[in-house]
Amino acid sequence: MDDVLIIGAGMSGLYQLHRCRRAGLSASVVESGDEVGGTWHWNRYPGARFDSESYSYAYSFSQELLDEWRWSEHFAGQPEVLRYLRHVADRFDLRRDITLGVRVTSAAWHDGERCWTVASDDGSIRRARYLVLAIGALSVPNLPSLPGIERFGGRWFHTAQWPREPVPLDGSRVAVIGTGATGVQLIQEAAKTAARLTVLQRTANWCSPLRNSPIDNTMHAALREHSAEIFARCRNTFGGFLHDTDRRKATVVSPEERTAFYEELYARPGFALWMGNFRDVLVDPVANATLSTFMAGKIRARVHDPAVAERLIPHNHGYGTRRVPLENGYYEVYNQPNVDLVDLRETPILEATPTGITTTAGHHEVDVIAFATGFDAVTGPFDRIDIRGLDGVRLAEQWADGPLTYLGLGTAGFPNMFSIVGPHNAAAFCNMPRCIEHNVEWVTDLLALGHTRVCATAEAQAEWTAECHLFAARMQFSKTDSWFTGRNRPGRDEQRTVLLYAGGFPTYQERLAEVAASGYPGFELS
Ligand code: NA7
Repeated sequence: MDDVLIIGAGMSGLYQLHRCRRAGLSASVVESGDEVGGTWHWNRYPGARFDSESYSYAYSFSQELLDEWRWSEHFAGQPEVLRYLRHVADRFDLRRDITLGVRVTSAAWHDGERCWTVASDDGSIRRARYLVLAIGALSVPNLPSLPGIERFGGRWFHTAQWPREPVPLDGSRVAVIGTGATGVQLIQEAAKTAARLTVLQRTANWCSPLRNSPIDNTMHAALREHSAEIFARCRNTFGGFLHDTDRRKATVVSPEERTAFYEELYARPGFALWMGNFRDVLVDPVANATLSTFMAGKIRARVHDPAVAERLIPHNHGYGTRRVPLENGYYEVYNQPNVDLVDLRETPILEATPTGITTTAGHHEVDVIAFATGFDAVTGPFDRIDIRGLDGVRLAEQWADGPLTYLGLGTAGFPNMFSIVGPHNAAAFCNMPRCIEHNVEWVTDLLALGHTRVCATAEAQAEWTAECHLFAARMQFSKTDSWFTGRNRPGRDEQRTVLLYAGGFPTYQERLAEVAASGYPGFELS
């Protein structure tokens, strides 16, 4: 029996395995994909790329890895990211403890023996003292039911299940359903060569310019030299990104100063406008409205047809209150003669036909349908495994009214089980690898103490969950429907849920450091 069984061989699982080995714990990984890489293995759709600066997203734990890897662009594309993660798996000899192509279906805790039994879809049973869920936050695709799809004669895919062999889009008639971060990336790419691109938009999103560029030799040398500073900066920013909140308030500075700052941020790459803005724009609706008005002006200036521009301007939420897609010429796509924008709120989809998609306004002939329709986010990956804790209680039942966690890492009634990217921990709202490294290290330090049973108390869980609700209530995103609040798919639309820890990465690190330094209060250790 291994000390630790890790589910998932993405960014979290790979590092968790490495860290366990370094701590002297025996560990193995079970991964459903036929390759390591998690998110970057599955999301192969054209245009998939980083929204974080490549050098802020990379692992920071190994100087040798930092020294030998070279990113080609400030925001690397999916093939390069996947190459990187494969390289990590090889470089640290991780593959010998990873089983690929096997999906875990259930996990049950045995209190007498103090171990987990984990069953998989190949019939295998594994046992381990500790269970680490490295299953990601965005790993269960949300595929809406589209009547008639079985009769559709073309090809159709969810973006997170895009085939390995390239799907030729050039000269094809392509429909993209969904305009989140994924849809925006795909639409830009498809528009380049598709004979006709039909974008089916239900909700417009506020998009910021990505401003990607290649990394030349001089830049590469500078980035290498400053890598420690880059990671130190990320540890000290709200979202673990390079971009830090400005101390000023949008509602206090003069309108001229405000607009000048918005222009400055708009000209910067990445999440500058979202994560580096005035400190009140994501919490105060009045401040937020100034930014939304600024961004609406940018959209109107870039889209030639005023009616199309109005459809692309979000009217039901403010800038940054949902995940901001990053774009590179996205709005100009709608000036192209081969691109149509269909507003599904005006003209909903009725059905798929053998040759395309019918909306209430008419029929669109298409060869390929791409569902960029997002994920059953954050709790979906937990729900799809039948996880049973003390007395056979199911995790899905315990979380039926929203997740309950302690520190976003443990759950009362589920001893020796930890999640790396789960509800109520900073990682789901973070430059993922920064929070992942932190969480993996924290969890491994706890496991390495050698306790046979580690379980969050119900009291500590109630307090932490309440704190997460308080943090979320301060943020405008909690008043908006999106995957941040679990309101992005049918069946979850009865109420908004607090899925994210919104206290910021620095506060999260402080809290966890305090807990570790004081002997892990809130956990029963034996
Ligand atoms: P998102 O951000 O959840 O976006 C999904 C999009 O799909 C969004 O525009 C949805 O519209 C749309 N959608 C979902 N279901 C439907 C149906 N039934 N009909 C029409 N349109 C639909 O997922 P992404 O993959 O883009 O991004 C997820 C994360 O991946 C992103 O935040 C990054 O962290 C990387 P809606 O807004 O719900 O009206």
